[in-house]
Amino acid sequence: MCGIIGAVAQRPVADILIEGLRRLEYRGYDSAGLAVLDSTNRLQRSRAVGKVAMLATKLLETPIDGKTGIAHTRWATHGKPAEMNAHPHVSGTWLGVVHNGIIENYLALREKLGSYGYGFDSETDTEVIAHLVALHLKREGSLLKATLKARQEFKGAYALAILSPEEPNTLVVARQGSPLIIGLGIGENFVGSDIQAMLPVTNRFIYLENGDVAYVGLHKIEIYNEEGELVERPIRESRAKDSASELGEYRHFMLKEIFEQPTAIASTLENRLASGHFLPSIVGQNVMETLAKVEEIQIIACGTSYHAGMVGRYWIESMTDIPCTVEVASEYRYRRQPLRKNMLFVTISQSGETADTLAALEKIKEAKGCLASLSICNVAESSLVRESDMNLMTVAGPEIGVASTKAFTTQLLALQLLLGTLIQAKTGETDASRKLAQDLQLLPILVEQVLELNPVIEKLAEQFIDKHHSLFLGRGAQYPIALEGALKLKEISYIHAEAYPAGELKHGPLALVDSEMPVVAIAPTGLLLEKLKSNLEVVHARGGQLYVFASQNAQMKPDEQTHVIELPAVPEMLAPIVYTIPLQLLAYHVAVLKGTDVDKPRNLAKSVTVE
Ligand code: HGA
Repeated sequence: MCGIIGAVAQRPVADILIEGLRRLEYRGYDSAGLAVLDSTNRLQRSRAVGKVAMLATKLLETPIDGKTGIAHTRWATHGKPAEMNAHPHVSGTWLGVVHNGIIENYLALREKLGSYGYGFDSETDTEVIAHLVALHLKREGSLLKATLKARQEFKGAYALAILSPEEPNTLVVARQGSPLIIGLGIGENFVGSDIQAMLPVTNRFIYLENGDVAYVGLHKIEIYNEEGELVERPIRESRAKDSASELGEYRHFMLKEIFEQPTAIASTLENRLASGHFLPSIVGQNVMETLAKVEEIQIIACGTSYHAGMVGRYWIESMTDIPCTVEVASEYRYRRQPLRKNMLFVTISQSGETADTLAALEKIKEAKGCLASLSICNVAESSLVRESDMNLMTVAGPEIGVASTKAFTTQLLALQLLLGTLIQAKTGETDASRKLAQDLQLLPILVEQVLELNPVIEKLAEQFIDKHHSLFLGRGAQYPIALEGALKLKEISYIHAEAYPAGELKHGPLALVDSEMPVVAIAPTGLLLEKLKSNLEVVHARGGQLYVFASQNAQMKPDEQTHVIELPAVPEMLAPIVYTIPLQLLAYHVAVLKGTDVDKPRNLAKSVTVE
């Protein structure tokens, strides 16, 4: 997803920048680069294809350093991973820029700048920013003013950090859609895509807002909002710990990762939406042309990812006329299927190394049985990503707990991004796609609110520890969420948990219901709420103990058999993501109370690379 780090200091900054890049590497690692103003105030740049370590090695061989610098780790969207496309991009000796995001109107800008005599050395959208700001710098005489002018011409999503020999000891940064944070030092300041990158040098931060442009000097910071007015943004002191692979204040990685979901979701949303529409190019080249031809979708996955795929099917078929089927990879790979026309083959895997999923992809490619393949994956350099025609990356960060949590909710989000892009490719923007794009922006906050239920759920978990069996119920898109809730409980607490679509109860599982069998139900508002309530009445009448996660608007009445845990009202399309959170917490607390090895449950492994 690209990571940015920058520094203005009174000491050499190359090492600070390289360490920052290492910490940002989860965001992208097809190439990396750095630019500094050296002791003679000349712009020096070094770039390398591959991981940050390649850049670090190159700098050891040919050192450059200075007291003002910017650096970048790239995940290509425009132009192949190659040194010429690696950031920083420059406009002659005038300035250097690093960019996270997509400039949608870059072709028009390229043409315009070409007519002014600017040449292009890369295939990226980013290079137009360098030339456009340089053009304005020549006219305006100040980097800040030039950036304020130039940004009126960009369309799309961006976080930018710019430096120029014209203005030593200065960075100018801008944010629209992609994150950018200023780190405050004493007589030095920093900028970065996340705070982890800057934690070695500071713990005081200013979070820029969309539309902000900021001047960052040694002793001065000025922030201008979308309207160009000088504004104050609060300074926040962070108590965050230094590394993704450290537990910090958490007892288990699973709990840490559950609580990381607002951030993981916000990061996965980054650069994917702009003013109510879905940005397609993040998926790959020519994506709109391909998606416009799709007549069917086949989703293939395993375990938790399979549940995400099942929700995806409900969503896709509810908003498009495209038939969608979902199947577990271990079955699909050995089954004969008639080849279908114009089929999009979607694979979902956290690690991108899941053997069955890879084999299913290989099989369909060999048979030339699909229009295109698309992976939803959390690891950018994985086999699945390399083998697929298009990729929609989740930005959950490393997931260490074996029971998947943040990878699942970001997979669901990725499926919504795919759906929105598909609608745009098929019919152009619609009211429904615009609403979807707007609602998605609410997601990090909603998840944050639901996490506040943690103490309530911890208490509730006590009622499960002496149980041997449990039943999870949902309807519609909440049925796969019930499956996922049951999977979480069984994999880490070892309590047998089954999930059913609630309407299916009467066809068998009702026979199991008694006071010893907790029945967990998911009850957001929506078309099927009244149907679900009737299903729960049937359980109640047979002495079942009900644990209902319900919308505050669902009017569920608690009684001695019915425990109601209220969640905030959420748009229907977001409910599966939001209702996943309490089920994760329930499984976690039951497992902790039972004393199991939460992060490494027996018999299981994180990345299933064997058949
Ligand atoms: N469009 C730029 C930056 C890519 C990015 O932000 N990826 O997440 C490029 O392709 O270099």
